[in-house]
Amino acid sequence: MTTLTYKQTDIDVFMNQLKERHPGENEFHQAVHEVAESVFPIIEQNPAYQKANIFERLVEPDRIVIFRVTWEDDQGNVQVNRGYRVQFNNAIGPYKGGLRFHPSVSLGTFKFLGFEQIFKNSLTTLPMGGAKGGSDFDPKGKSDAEVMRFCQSFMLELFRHIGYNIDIPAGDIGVGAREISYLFGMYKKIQNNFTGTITGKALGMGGSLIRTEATGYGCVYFAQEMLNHINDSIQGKTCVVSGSGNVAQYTCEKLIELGGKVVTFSDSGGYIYDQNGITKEKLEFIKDLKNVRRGRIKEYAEKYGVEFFENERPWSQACDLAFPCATQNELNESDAKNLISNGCKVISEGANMPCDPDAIRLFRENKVLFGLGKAANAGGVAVSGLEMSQNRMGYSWTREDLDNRLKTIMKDIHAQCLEYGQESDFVDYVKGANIAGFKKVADALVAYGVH
Ligand code: NDP
Ligand code: 2IT
Repeated sequence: MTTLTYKQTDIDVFMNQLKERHPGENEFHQAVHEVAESVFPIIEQNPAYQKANIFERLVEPDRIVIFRVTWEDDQGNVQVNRGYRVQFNNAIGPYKGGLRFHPSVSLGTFKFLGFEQIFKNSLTTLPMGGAKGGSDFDPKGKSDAEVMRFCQSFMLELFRHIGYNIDIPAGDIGVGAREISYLFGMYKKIQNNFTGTITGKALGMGGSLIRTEATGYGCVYFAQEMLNHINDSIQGKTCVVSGSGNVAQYTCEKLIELGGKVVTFSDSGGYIYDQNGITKEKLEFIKDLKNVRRGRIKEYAEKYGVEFFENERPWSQACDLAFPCATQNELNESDAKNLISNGCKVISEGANMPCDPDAIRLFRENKVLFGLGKAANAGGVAVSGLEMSQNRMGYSWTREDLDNRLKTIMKDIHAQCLEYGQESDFVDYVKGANIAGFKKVADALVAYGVH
């Protein structure tokens, strides 16, 4: 690779090289570009980082495992899917990150998610490296027995690559309590050893209180921190939420508790708009609809007589605060324009990279407080880290204790963003989070020497 001087202008040279080495992986390019823009000026000032070729090393995963997953469907047909685990970087702790089961995924998806996870995990203040994995398996429309057979087959290969102090997977899109139980059950059986090698486990099998709620609650705690910093609060604010899975549900739950009014929920079929606000009772209906009956959000509109916008996203609705909690690149430049012109003041990303680069540029130009995913949604993996600690101790903390620890971690992440992102009249959370997350990992890599 060409030796860089780490001037801002070198980002284009660097990105061209990256695109040649990782062709077609647009989401990965997007994630790297955002971090590069934040950290190149830091590297430019730090000869030790330059000598160690830190950024070139960071964008190359430590290890990638790709494997076949064969399973039998309910009709007796043999099905083949592909499994992935990208072990990106373990400079500051064992590899840690979720598993995603969704038909749209490719290696580039897991490289983007694994790369983001390095900096997110670093921000949590806990010792965890970055990884991500999953499969193009689609749990939608499958029976429990099919999901079980798939998960067992997936683990029959993945088990050789993970471990208590090596790599600790968890959930993500399409991987919730049901899938984690099947995966952990098979891992435990193969190893004949009850260790906390997966997090997000059910309480009765070594799981942690607050883990289910942690990503959504944390995302709201982060928004609360951003608002506190400008002497404002969530009370009375109208909130637009996308998604209707784990993160969206607990984002909504915490918003209601703190006096916010949530008016939208969505899934891949469209969104519902409830101008009276989603109440606790209505949220219970959504939890049952999505987690137990595995239905579509459209049913909410039918049940409560509100409008359903087919194949649309909720960003044209007026709000004070927006919480994208579905998937990557679900909010683009024109959505950002709508949000800004309707008076939206704060974005807190529950999902990973939901806002595209043009949307982020507009938010920053217009001084909208923009809490990027690696800071705002770090509460989930943070409580996974606390689950690992409890498993190691063989002891469980109380709900109140864990919720307080989560709040403290989100406050700490916010403080790190301020340390590196405070401008004269504005906090640049993108810059702050990327630099803070990067420095800890880069310093460890420099100290290890070259290998
Ligand atoms: P779930 O599987 O529980 O829910 C996903 C939600 O997003 C569903 O409503 C789903 O709709 C929607 N969705 C998924 N893919 C698409 C798509 N391509 N287009 C439109 N809608 C889509 O996942 P989570 O709630 O766990 O994850 C949501 C986001 O949060 C992801 O970006 C994930 O990486 C991130 N995240 C999750 C954490 C966790 O602890 N679970 C931690 C940190 C981040 P449908 O049912 O129609 O597919
Ligand atoms: O994106 C994420 O941070 C997660 N899906 C959670 C990962 C974890 O290990 O809990």
